[in-house]
Amino acid sequence: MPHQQPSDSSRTAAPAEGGNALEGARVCVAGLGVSGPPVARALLARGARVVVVDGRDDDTTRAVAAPLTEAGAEVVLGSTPLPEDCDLVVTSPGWRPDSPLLLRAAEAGVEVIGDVELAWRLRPADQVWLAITGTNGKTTTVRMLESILRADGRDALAVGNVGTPIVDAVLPDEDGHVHDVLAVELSSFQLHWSSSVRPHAAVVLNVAPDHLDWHGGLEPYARAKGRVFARGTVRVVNTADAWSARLAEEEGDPHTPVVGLRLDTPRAGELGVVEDLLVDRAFVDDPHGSAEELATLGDVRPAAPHNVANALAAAALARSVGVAPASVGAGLRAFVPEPHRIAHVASVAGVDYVDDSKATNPHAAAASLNSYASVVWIAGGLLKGAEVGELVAGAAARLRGAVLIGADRERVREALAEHAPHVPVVEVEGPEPDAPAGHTVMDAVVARAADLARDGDTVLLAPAAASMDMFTNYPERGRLFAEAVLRLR
Ligand code: UMA
Repeated sequence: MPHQQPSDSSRTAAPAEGGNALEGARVCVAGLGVSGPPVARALLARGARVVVVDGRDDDTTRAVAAPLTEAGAEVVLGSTPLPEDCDLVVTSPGWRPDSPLLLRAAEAGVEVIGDVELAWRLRPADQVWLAITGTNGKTTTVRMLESILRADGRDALAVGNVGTPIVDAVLPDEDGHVHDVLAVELSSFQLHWSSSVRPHAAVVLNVAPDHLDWHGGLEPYARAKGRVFARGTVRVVNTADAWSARLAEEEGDPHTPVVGLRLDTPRAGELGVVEDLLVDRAFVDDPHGSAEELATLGDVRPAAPHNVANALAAAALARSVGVAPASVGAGLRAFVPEPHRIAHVASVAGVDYVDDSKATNPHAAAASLNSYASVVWIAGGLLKGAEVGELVAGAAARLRGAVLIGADRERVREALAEHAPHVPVVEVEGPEPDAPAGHTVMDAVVARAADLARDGDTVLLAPAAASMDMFTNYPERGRLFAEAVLRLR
């Protein structure tokens, strides 16, 4: 397969379709978290009449709303009615489709889109989007891709669910500059609210149960992810993941190439691994007769199997826009892994302590547990409707013990009793009653884990669950764990 480049004939400085229709339109912006304010600003700049609504009415939300009011937006805090006479709703990703405002919009026939769809309509027509979705590995892959593109001298930025609102990346900054290429992380929520987004190339890394309560089941969750394979989008698939290949086949454009990723020798049309090399047999002139070396396994940190798959995905997307083979290795070497992803915190008394607080669902926790031979597992929190039986059964032989926390810990305890009855289990509800000042619940958790661990074991925080029942977010959960480990030391 030859390089898949965006055609030069599409390069133009004009904005893409849809931007002009906003002039004078009355648009409701649902949510004033991370994505709402840039959406409101962009709409105001296009001459829309903007109403922002948020169910919260606290100091933080009022502070976020104040400059928008000054810029001409109407602001409704503390309740979320559908404003009268709306032409369009732009919702923040976390709003469930069955939230009253969105249900009312649907009843009234008002179009609902997300921030990503709005960004697509406002982008410069020659801006290239490379999109990444999947249950796990999205943020790492999008950051790897950004690093590879930059190593190749491209003007690239990682945006979307990774935390940088995408609307900000499609409009000119203060100096009138807009990035040429976006490495876009898309959540299932964002894809659910996108209807016309068409990335140049896209990958579904994997699909496993997560956010089932939001989507109402695995099938609609997976199908939302499949929307990333739009008309004209080069389809990059993880051959080890059944959903990835299926979505490319069933949701994608049959006229675009499918590029497979595998952890062993690639076939023609695929990227894969040969001995210690990452190899491309897709974006080369003669996929049947030749291959390009892209990087070594040593360039991928950590070189755990799931992370090599992430690196191959980033490489495929970069190669789809003609990035040079050597830039892949250079970009991976320059990439700095994010915190709280299988991060080694310390070794104490012959035991390794590892923070994978980012493992917020069973699939991510399984990848983590598979990386260690003998584990004291710290698990629990909000399971978001996911089952843990399969995870526990798969890990049973590696478990030295388990320390359970959080709202849904009973479900983890039941799974352990059924599938790993030999494993000692301790539950921690809160900090020790006589804990010294500054100690948190994680000091109690780490102390119990240390009691269970033996020389050579790994104490692994990979909760398989979201954190918000006990912590502000997963970074805080990981930070408190690391602090407790360092106090133990
Ligand atoms: N709100 C209401 N009513 C509702 C729901 C929310 O009023 O029914 C208000 C909240 O009070 C809050 C705002 O809406 O002020 C929050 O909106 P939001 O939850 O959609 O989140 P944002 O702050 O806009 O952040 C979103 C993504 N969050 C979610 O999808 C839940 C961020 O992903 C993303 O980085 C950001 O947009 C920029 O694109 C975070 C995330 O957890 C990291 N993503 C999930 C994941 O990765 O698993 C999908």
